[in-house]
Amino acid sequence: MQSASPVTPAFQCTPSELDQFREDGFLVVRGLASPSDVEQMRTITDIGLRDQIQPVEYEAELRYPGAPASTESEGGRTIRRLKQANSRGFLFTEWMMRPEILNRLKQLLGPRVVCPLAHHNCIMTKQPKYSSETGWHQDIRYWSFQRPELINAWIALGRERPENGCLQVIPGSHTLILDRSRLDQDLFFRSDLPENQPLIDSKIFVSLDPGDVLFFHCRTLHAASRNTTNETKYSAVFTFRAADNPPLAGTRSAALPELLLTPGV
Ligand SMILES: O=C(O)CCC(=O)C(=O)O
Repeated sequence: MQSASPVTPAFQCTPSELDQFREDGFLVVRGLASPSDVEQMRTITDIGLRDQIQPVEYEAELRYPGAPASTESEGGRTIRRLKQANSRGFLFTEWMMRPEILNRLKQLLGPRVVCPLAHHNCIMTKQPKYSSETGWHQDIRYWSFQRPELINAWIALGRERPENGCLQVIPGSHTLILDRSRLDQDLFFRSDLPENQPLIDSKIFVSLDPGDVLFFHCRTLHAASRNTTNETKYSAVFTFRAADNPPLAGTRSAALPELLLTPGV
């Protein structure tokens, strides 16, 4: 008996997917990384974790709820993310240049697409022990671009469910102007504020299977809990911008080179 071949993803978003992204600030496209892509990305990840290839970020550095108190305490060397994913294997660049990815990015951002390497550009490694809770936030909070209009692609390298800390998003939050008083000192959207509760209650858990991709706007409020399962959750994450939306000179966003995905356009 012939085995079912994987479904080839369409080469672009449908009009209704584009409407959905504009309205909700996020969109899930299933199977945008093939099983072979996922396997290779996971191999790159395994090697990075096994050999502790720098640069990495430890859970203890951020001190989010659940994280070890310091890198010297028990679990202190738990890696939260392998940074600079793009330098860890050519596959990531190759993947984002594929028509099914680049066409979608062009539809969402315009004809000239750039991948800044200063933000995301990482593999999240949410480990069963010592993983932390990430509070509600917009990624743009510490980024500096001419316009707050970047788009992230979150590639699931395994199953992502509420119990292993899948992302939660608030539909439509990318269009909100949030008063500063609704955020804490680190610019997290305060979950202790009654005024913020209705919005938080409208959250959606984004369940993903390996190869699924979540596109989300850099202003979409999102959060994630700890991983309460026995298996590490791996996700590769990149951000993209339109060529006419450069980083502001002298900021952290301008500190690293970028990939021009549509040279000559
Ligand atoms: O997986 C998580 O804990 C959330 C990660 C996240 O939201 C981020 O890095 O911006």
